[in-house]
Amino acid sequence: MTLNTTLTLHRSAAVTKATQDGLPIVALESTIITHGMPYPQNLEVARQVEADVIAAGATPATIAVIKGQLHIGLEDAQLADLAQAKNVLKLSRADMAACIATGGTGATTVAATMIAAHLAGIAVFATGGIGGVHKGAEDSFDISADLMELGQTPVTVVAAGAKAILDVAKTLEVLETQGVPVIAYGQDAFPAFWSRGSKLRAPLRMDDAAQIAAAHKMRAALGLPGGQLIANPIPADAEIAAEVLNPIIATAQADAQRAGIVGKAVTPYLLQRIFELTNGQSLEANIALVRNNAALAAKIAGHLVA
Ligand code: PSU
Ligand code: MN
Repeated sequence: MTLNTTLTLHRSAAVTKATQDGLPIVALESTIITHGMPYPQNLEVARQVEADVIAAGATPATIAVIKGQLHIGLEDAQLADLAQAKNVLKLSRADMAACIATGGTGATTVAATMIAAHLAGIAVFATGGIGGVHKGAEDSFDISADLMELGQTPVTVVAAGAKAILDVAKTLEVLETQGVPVIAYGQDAFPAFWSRGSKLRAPLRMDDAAQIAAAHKMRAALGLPGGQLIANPIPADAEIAAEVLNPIIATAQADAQRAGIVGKAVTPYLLQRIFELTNGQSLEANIALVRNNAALAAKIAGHLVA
């Protein structure tokens, strides 16, 4: 078995060109492809989101580890392979080095994508929802490494808030403790992933991508290590009412408990169960919000290089 002890960043042709020319780049995660959505929709969405980034004026860099190589931007054949691959690891901060060193294949979560993006000089990243504090975390201690990553790696992450599979109030508390600016885009409320509004107010609000880019630069000027979380509400025509989803989420959670699901398997299990219980409807909303986040991230990236 070959072991990797040096790190090489493998940039796609498009990312190499954009990097050389100083053009805006948006990082995209791969766990949403391998563990967040079923095939073949996952591949369609991955391609669509890349096209959305391009349409909004930036170059997409989907990040993944393939056979021990850290890829910053995937060629289409690599994307297609990853979307259908079985037994792909789910990589967070804790697992990434071991996977690369031993020649494994893994998809990057928000935390791992932030680490890779920062290594590659990419400051903006678009996804669907971040990991957070799980309901019942006072017993399980299940708090996503995404939150601590936002506290230490200087990447601006655009998401549609946090899913109601999480304890959203506790998630906001941990982000505050970690010193992460949580900025709602264009509204006061912290968006609730499938719905635009929620009872929780976001700590900060900005109405313009240029403000978000300026705040990102000011954090660097202040010597602050972490990133920013931009909470971008789902488009109005795609939202699903919380009343519709809450009982489904409760069922998914009860099923997870009964099945004894723990650790990193929890989030993928809940996402898959909610997909089944809504007959795929949750996926339509998920697709709309990821595309919306990709477009906003591209605008922010444009202001960052300007
Ligand atoms: N939340 C979603 N969709 C996702 C994820 C979270 O709504 O696809 C994925 C992301 O990759 C995120 C990861 O970084 O799950 C969090 O996993 P955990 O809760 O195990 O940290
Ligand atoms: Mn967890």
